[in-house]
Amino acid sequence: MKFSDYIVDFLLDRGIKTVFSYPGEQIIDIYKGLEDSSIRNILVRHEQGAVHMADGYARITNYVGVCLVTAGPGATNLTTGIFTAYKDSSSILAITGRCKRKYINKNYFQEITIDFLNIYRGYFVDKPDPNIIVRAFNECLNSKKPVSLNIPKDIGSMEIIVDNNYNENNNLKEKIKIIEDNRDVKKPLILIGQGIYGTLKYRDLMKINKILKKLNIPLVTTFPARGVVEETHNYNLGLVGRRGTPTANRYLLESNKIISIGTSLSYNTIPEGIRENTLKKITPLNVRINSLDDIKCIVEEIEKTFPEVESPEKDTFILDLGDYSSKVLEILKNIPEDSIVVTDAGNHTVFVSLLRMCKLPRSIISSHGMGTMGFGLPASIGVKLGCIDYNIQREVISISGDGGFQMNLQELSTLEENNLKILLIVMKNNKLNSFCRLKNPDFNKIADGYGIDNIYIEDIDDIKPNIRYYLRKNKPYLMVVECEDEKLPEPFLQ
Ligand SMILES: Cc1ncc(C[n+]2csc(CCOP(=O)(O)OP(=O)(O)O)c2C)c(N)n1
Ligand SMILES: [Mg+2]
Repeated sequence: MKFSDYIVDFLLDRGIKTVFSYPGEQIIDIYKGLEDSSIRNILVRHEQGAVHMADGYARITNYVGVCLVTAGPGATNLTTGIFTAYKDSSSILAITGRCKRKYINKNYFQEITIDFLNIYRGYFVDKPDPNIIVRAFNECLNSKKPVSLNIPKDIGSMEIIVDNNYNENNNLKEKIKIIEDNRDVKKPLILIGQGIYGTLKYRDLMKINKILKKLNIPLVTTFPARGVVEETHNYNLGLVGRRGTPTANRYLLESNKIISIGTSLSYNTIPEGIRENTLKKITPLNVRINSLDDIKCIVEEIEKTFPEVESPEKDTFILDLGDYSSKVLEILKNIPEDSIVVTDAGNHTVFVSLLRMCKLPRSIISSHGMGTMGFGLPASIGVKLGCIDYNIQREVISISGDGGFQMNLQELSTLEENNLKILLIVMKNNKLNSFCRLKNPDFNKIADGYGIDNIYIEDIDDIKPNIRYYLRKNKPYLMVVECEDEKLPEPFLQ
């Protein structure tokens, strides 16, 4: 069997249903193999689109997103997306082509080293060895990080070799560290990050809330873990950190013992001003979660060693709404409660975060760690395809600024070609955040050009009927929402 065929068969075997790709000479064998397989091969319009789509796909399915591109410019176009996925711990398997081995380092056409993609891990596939593929895939899935596979053209057409020396370690279960006795702790707090999702299947993500709700101890979450337990639950104080809720942050400051599960303790979560003192109070549980039983085990352990606490009083928080944020709120009020909102980077990201109540995991998908403009549109396409493949019945709503929307605009073509039902909303304030003014094109004409149904909205009252219209149809819809520039509120913690 040809090695390129083996790779396609392997992906199929591991349950990969969709790959995001762009062809080129150095990757054409695998590309053709994909086209001939039952995997859905999404032809993007720019490789950055492919990697953000794979990222969105990985985040919603909690599995692996695969992208496949050619050598040289194909690979360099992945860079921002790979770093975006790395910063937010998203499993992307990035397969890139390379010229034949005899031309490597010889200034051949499109020949460059691909090391820049190996931010977490990368493999140069120098022999047709299936073990490399297996190892890369498993590392990608288990580490929740992007892994790069760079494959020279001549390797793809070779017959596979079987190297029996390699043993995959399937024993993923790690012992959950026993927490010391904390029964005297007066103000315990549980801090939950998206690491709690581990390698669970999407349907199991939906069951974590029931397990965590057994704990009568206040909990707070990082941004990507929002909705792991519904934010209306008494003990869930919501997002903590820079943009966190007043109650979550009050508890973070006042608690004398914090157990963190699956967080990277970034500066967004534990900001500079409180970092030193807060980190001292945190006991991180560094466990790899592979099943709901692992979470049950942690919860039982916490229950045993901590006192129960009365359900906390939550402070109400009222945002002073201007034109921009009122329109964001009107959108959020009118989309179905379980929608997946995918944002770009800018003021709208903060307004969405402040104004949305998250009742389910992955209620907001954003580029948290990297703040990548241009993420939103392609990521929402990946999220939608993930929903289709995994039978996730939730609407996908992409909210972008007028700046970020233009950064991967070409993917409107991918969206239209695949007739994906996504509601695209562009908040048109003719500004890039508070940095500068922005002269915009006619977004509606652009949508017309791509064959996407669209509307221009000035009046807030037109938001609701247009969302209704979209919900009744089975196709993409673009709403360009004119809004006035509005300053962001100051972060709660710096
Ligand atoms: C790729 C990239 N370039 C630059 C930035 C810096 N940046 C952060 S937000 C922003 C402006 C975003 O403007 P827009 O997309 O219109 O969103 P708005 O703030 O108006 O909601 C810029 C330039 C970034 N985050 N990502
Ligand atoms: Mg703007």
